[in-house]
Amino acid sequence: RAVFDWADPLDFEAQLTEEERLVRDTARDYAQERLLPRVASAYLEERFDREIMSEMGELGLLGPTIPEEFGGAGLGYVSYGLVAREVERVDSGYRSAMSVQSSLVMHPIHAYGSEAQKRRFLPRLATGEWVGCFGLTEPDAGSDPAGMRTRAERIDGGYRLSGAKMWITNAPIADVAVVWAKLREGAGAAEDGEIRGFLVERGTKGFSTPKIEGKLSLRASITGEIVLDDVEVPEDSLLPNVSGLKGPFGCLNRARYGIGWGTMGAAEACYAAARQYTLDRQQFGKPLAATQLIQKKLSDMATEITLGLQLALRAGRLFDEGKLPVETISMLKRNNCGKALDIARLARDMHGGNGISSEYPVMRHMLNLETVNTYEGTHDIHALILGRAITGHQAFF
Ligand code: TGC
Ligand code: FAD
Repeated sequence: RAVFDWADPLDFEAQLTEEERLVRDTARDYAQERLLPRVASAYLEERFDREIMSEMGELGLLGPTIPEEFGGAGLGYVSYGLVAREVERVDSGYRSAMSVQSSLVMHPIHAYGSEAQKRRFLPRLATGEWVGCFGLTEPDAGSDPAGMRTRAERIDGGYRLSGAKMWITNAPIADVAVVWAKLREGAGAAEDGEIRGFLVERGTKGFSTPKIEGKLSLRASITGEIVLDDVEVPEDSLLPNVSGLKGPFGCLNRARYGIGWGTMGAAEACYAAARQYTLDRQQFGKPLAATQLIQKKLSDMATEITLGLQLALRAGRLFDEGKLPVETISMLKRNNCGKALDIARLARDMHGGNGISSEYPVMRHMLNLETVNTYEGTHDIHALILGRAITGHQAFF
């Protein structure tokens, strides 16, 4: 009879192409050899090592789906997902840095930018020479980005941006920010209040990105504000080819998809750690793994990870075929974040007192996943997106 593999019960591996396995192995080797040794101290010191972006760029892990002519790797979405899974197996914060650069900065420049914008920014972002960030959320507009207050007023030769963005990954080290703002064209103008994207470069007068200190989650990722104090940008900083919320949402689709994969990497790390710990740890004269309660927990973890990976893979195949509904991305993001968080909490518990130590990865993953469950659309917001698609009734307000 077929042999059961505790780490791959449905032979996920056999469903990948040769190219996808190669990409996965490159990402796994890098993550295990270069990221894993750094992460415990980075987390304790609330530190993001800037050179990680250059290292990832060197290996082609930034903007992997962007065509090669702009410095990307020209890969499919399954490959992108596999990279996210390997990086987040180490830490959600490192995957965050990678997915913001790839999906939230390189994608909008590629999808909505002018030829000149693509030539200027994409190759530098692909190598990690430049870091980008994505400013949508504001202090008073999180789940409801349509309520943003940031304004872009047309001035002679360009725009004047004013407002503030909050909770922005990579902002303090970013060389360029993709900023979403509402046009102020004057009363009665057709475009007044329309949401548009702008590329704001570091060094522009009035642009600052203070770091947010004291996070108890995602501490190996750097987060900040974007303050726009009457920032004047030229006409060609506008992303010309999109307007309205579908601009930022088109980016979020890709990042949410990547999170669906990444969270399974974090869950797999927790599952593997809990399995090994409970095999090694003896109480009442036998391994913890020989008890019924522990086996039930490991069975639940294995089942949810197996299902979550199949969901991610099927979504990736549909994405590559151009047939992935955005609501299915919400299902993937919501399910896999929620399940990964449950698994990390169980794994933390199964490690007993050791589970709270930074010598074990489980509490770090658990704390990270609290953020991942919230950003890119909270768990409940994705339920409402799905609920609207299922019933035809929107229940946001
Ligand atoms: P709604 O009326 O539904 O839509 C407005 C316009 O947008 C279009 N649209 C989409 N287009 C592409 N993809 C999607 N997923 C889209 N969803 C909607 C829609 O067709 C419409 O277009 P048009 O042409 O008709 O105007 O908008 P709403 O205001 O009712 O939206 C409600 C809701 C809840 C769905 C939405 O606001 C939402 O998703 N809220 C969550 C906000 C969010 O996810 N923020 C993320 C910030 S970025 C971040 O967290 C990065 S973390 C990065 C990291 O470190 O990894
Ligand atoms: P709120 O919208 O105030 O939600 C609070 C609670 O109310 C949640 O539980 C939510 O589900 C619930 N809720 C909201 N509306 C409803 C409703 N209609 N019905 C029922 N319940 C509802 N943003 C960016 O733009 N760029 C970034 O790079 C970025 N990085 C981030 C990094 C970190 C570490 C964090 C923590 C956040 C980041 N974000 C970023 C912001 C993130 O996307 C928002 O925090 C998220 O969208 C939620 O918005 P909020 O925090 O304002 O919560």
